[in-house]
Amino acid sequence: MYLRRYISRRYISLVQYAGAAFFLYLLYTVFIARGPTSSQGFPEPLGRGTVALIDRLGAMKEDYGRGGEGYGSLIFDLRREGDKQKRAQADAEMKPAPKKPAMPDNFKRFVHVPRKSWEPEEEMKKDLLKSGPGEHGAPVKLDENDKIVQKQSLELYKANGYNAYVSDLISLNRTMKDLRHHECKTLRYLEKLPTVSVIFPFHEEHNSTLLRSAHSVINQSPPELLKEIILVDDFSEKPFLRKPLEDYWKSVKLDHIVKVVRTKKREGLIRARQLGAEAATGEVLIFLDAHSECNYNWLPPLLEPIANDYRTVVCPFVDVIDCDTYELRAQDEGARGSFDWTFNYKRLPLTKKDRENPTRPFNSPVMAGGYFAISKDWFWELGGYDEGLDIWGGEQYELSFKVWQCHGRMVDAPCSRVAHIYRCKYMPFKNAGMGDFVSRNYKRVAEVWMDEHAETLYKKRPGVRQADAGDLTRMKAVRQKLQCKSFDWFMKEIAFDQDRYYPAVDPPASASGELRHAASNKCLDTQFKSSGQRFGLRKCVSDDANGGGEQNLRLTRWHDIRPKDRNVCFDVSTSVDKAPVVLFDCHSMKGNQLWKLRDKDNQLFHPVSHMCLAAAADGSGELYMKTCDVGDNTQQWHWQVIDADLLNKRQSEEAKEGDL
Ligand SMILES: [Mn+2]
Repeated sequence: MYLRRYISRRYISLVQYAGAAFFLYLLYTVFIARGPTSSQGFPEPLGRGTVALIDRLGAMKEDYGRGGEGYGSLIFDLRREGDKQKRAQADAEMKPAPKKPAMPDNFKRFVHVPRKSWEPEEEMKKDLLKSGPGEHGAPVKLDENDKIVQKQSLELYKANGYNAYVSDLISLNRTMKDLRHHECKTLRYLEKLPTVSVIFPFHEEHNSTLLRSAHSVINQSPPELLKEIILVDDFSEKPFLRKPLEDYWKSVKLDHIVKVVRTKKREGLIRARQLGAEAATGEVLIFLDAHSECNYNWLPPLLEPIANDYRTVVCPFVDVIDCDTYELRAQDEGARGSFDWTFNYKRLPLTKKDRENPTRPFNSPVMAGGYFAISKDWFWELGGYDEGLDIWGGEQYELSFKVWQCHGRMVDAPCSRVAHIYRCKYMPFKNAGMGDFVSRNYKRVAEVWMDEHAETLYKKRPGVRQADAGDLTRMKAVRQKLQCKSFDWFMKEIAFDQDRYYPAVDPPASASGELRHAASNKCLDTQFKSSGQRFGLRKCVSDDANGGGEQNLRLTRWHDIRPKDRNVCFDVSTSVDKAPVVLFDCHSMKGNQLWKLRDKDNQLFHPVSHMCLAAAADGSGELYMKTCDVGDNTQQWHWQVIDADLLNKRQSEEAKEGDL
């Protein structure tokens, strides 16, 4: 009985499937097969042409009304199926790419174009006159004594990971604080630039924050460059994000610019972006998070390097919108992106040349994540994202490696600035119960792009070696077709200094083992604490074999101090007396984490604060900083092991380091 029912239902859906497939075929012949030929003499980008298909299917679904959720998911699967077929066809036709592929026809119009200033001077003048909460990027502070406000804001905080209550108080068109280097304003860019589709994937985003993200793009972009904004809803349930979202854009008469695309099940960030890319019609795709605000004149510096070479990927500088107050502030002066061998995203210092040209785009080995511009042609030549990547994790490596290895380039553009809310305090979204998808993603990236270097990653992250990567045929074919370079080339030419900061094999320590406090005869113990926490002293493990703790420390090649096998470093961020010492993620770039062992005086000197490491005479409490005094035994320390030659060599070379 059950079996028969099952079969008959399956049979019905097969009939539906066949009917829909035939209909799709008709659509294909009418809308795509004789569609515009955009890139003559150029291999047809993978997966393109599905755009019209989605539009038609979307319209079709609307015709069927709201009742057909099941039907909707069938349609969605078919779209994927069509995608796959198209890809299989493209893969079969793969021929080796020419060594230097021709420029796409639409990019030829940017050759020998004169330059002009794109500064929006009038708008900036008008903006100066505006006032209100959060205007000009000012912080909004809530009344701490108002219990009702505090309660409501806490609820919204927990639901979003940022203070959405504050977001609701700020204008959707708020003015920005210009955070650019002052010379950016004097720069001139090509007077013709490619058109843009801005893609915002989102899942349960807070409404005013989402709307402000899109409004800021509209406000800060020259209308002739902005083709559209695509909001990709990754299966949100908040009521506002359903039909009211589309109604809103109609009501403000911006629905010709802002489009909403929806997934039929939770797809995760990566496939949501891909879906947005498939729907895009602009010449350049720009991906942003849906909690962003663009700053003045952000587009020309982002687009010009692409107009000059369509295989260049450009990342804006990402500033910070405070998660508490929505204050706008700069993150830093820029750095190159990279990774360590457990695949944490890391940063490398700018080269000397980059520092001398603070407005000029500079090469970056790895993008930070969700913020970049790429020509649509190049994105699809690269096969888009690897769709085998689940939810999030590894996609920034995948795209970065293949851009570089397949003869492209990636730069950060200091004059293009977009601010981002880093979620804090509360992490609202749980993992989707998909097991260790991050390891699977990493393995896919490693197997396709990293050659023998994959082994280094597997050694440091055994879980990745054990993961089942699945079918890699499509991405391997892309690498083959574009005749991409080796990962070894990438490491030597692009991430050339990575090994110095994040080496595959840790270099020996200058000093190691227990660090004994002279005054109390106790040992420094980091007690497996995490980033941001303070720590103190305990009885030395070597004096009490039964005692526990984390007392095996290392003074490393980067002149920082970390517990053995962990990447948290002693960090001091103020120079007041009794300044706290905390553990903080190691950055290997000195600054707050630079220590000098004055081995004659047994002091640990911190050059940035110009103070010495100390603890209470009886060893109680937490570590702190103190004005250096060679006679004071509360700031004297004895390492269990010191490699004196190595220490002296490194400390005498220290000043010269970092000047690449
Ligand atoms: Mn984000």
